[in-house]
Amino acid sequence: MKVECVELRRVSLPLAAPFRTSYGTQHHRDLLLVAVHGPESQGWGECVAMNEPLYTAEYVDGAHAVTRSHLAPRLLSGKDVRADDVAGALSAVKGHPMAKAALEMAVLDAELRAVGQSLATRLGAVHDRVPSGVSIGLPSTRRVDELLDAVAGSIEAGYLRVKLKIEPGFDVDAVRAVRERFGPDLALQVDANAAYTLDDAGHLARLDPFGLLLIEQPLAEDDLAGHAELARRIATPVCLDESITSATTAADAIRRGACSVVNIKAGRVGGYLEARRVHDVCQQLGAAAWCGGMLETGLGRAANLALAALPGFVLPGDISASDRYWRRDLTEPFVLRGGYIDLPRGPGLGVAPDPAFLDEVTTEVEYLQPA
Ligand code: NPQ
Ligand code: MG
Repeated sequence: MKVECVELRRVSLPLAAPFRTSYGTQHHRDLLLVAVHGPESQGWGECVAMNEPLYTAEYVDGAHAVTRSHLAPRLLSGKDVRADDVAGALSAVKGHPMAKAALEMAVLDAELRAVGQSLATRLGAVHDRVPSGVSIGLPSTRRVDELLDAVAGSIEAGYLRVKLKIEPGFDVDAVRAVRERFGPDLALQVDANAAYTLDDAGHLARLDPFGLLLIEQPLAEDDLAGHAELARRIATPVCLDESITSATTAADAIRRGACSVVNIKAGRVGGYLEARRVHDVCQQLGAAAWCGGMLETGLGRAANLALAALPGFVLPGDISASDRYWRRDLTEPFVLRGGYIDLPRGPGLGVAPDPAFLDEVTTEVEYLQPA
């Protein structure tokens, strides 16, 4: 497509309930959306960067600035752009995978709408629905009874898998309490968001008796050697999130024994096309994959569903129903049906924002055109 205009839109969307991790507490999601406008169609992309550079180095103001000054101009050169070419067109700019992913997502959506194909079909999906899991933030009080209430609510809502955020001081006792209350059959895993060091290996081994599906990102992002050593010392399978920045790093991490499971997030690896290559590497090397989440609106959620319907996604992901996060989603809400979420069927993402509601929650909008 010829990109005639790139629209950058900042949106502040209220969360249904505060979301707390070792990175702090979110009450609103301050988002960057990008739209690409071409002669035949337009497409939407969602940037998953958080407010602050605490998960990885990216943050939403930085993503906005690099998109405005360095990324969007490379797509507005007047030449025809295909989704397959976006990563290459942006590759001279180092880093900023979440900003790049949003632009590629928008071009994919526009291109697929023009030809009437769904993103799921384009990526190679083999399912028409995806099993749904939930990520439960740290309880504000760090009290286990508050956690147990949240887990009970998630099970009642029908989620098929529960992930608990853990940190030093809130880990083994919390997991034990959840197992004692909900039993051994609950599909349960934990996410440490890099809060431990290899010195904690003995402590983390105390999670072994609880039959967790996995422990996600226990150590620092750049510490593959540490994760490989930890994986030898604990029985719980090690899953990497923050460490996996491309199909190449995924292959390296799996081959080195740093993980046997991979959390795939398109934003973290620079786009849905690279995310599919991470999936392919996992399949080839025998690692289990699942689809992570970054508090996406219905736009990112739709794209994640398409990705998670690929055959190598063998564990339920962090793709929850819209009402887990939003009082009102930007799109038609995604709902749970027997623990699963149906893929949208239409072309491209298969969903679009409600224009009036989008304007209501927009805080800033700018339109970039060829120089
Ligand atoms: C993870 N996500 O898997 C992330 C981390 C995370 C669903 O657990 C605002 C935006 C707040 C993105 C908090 C889940 C966030 C965020 C945590 C992502 O590690
Ligand atoms: Mg994680």
